[in-house]
Amino acid sequence: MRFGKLTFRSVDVRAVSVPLRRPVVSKVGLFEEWPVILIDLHTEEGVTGRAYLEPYLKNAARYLIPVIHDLAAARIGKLVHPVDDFQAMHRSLNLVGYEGMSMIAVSGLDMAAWDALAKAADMPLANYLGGSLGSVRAYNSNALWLTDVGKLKDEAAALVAEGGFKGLKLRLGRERVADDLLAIKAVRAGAGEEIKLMVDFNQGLSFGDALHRCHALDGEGLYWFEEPVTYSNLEGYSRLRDELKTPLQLGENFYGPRLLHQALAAGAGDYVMPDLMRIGGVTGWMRAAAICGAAGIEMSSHLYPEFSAHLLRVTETAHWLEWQDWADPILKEPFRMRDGNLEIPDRPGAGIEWNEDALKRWRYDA
Ligand code: SMN
Ligand code: MG
Repeated sequence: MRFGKLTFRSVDVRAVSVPLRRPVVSKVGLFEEWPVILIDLHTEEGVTGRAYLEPYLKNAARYLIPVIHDLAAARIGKLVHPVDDFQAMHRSLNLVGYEGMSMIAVSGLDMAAWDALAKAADMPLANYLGGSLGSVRAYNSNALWLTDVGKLKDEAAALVAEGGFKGLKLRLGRERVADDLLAIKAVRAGAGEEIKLMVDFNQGLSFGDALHRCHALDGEGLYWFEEPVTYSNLEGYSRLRDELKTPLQLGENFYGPRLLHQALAAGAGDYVMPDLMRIGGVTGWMRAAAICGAAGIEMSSHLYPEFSAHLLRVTETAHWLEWQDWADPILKEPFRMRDGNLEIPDRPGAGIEWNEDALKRWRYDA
């Protein structure tokens, strides 16, 4: 399908809640199902851009969906130009604030708009952005929650086998440091000593506890320490970074490229891993990638493996893709992993279409 321009006609926004094969047990909550908000951006030319958002909380749909509709209403009848649209949507939020649900809604519309444009050009998104298709190095983040340490060895082995992974993410921050150490041991026993082991505290520690805990684990050869303390404590991150040998990772909670810039200026992390729904979609990611490239900071993704894979192909300091297959049940053709890499399929746009039968099963009214 080739069109020189697209005109915004309407959006459909639907909420589904997908059962998780392995429930999320983390410091940010216990989730047995995973809410996903689907956006279909329809154009007058007949091209539909698609994106999804994962707002963690089922009830978030109640306030997220109306924001998406409000922002979309201002675009109806206009040409789809995601960079201009991003600015216009962002500006329209300056009285209510740029962060939180506001930015999440902007991000979803932005991703759907880029998907539509790439489809109109009949190109995969990575190609449309000027990059090549290919594989993207990924770690498996599907499990290793704060669950029974006795089960972690087998789970780690199973996670490696899901796609020849060379990296896994383990969640830490158990009551006793000895149990975190046992968890690390168990994962290495199951996945092999060569495994790159990223660990995530999910903001669960106070600054003092983080000092103790991270020092105690600093000699374990871990690949990164992720979010030991609350994401907004940039000074705390910068102090921890000075103290520790293990690289410090944060960024899934940056709302927009400006906050990423502020975090880097504060020396808050060695690595960053923006989340597409918070960084501002494709437009926000490209801006964040330029900042990271100039600063020489390696950039990984958080959730959204499909869009993220395309974007990591055009990211100067691309690091690791976080692989999570939680949206797979609602996708017509889920992406595949091979030898620890995600292979981007040669399909127009981001390459996601809905499995409408599955949507019927898990749809809910917000
Ligand atoms: C995470 C993601 C989704 C749910 C819980 C925790 C985590 C990550 O922070 O980085 O994957
Ligand atoms: Mg995390």
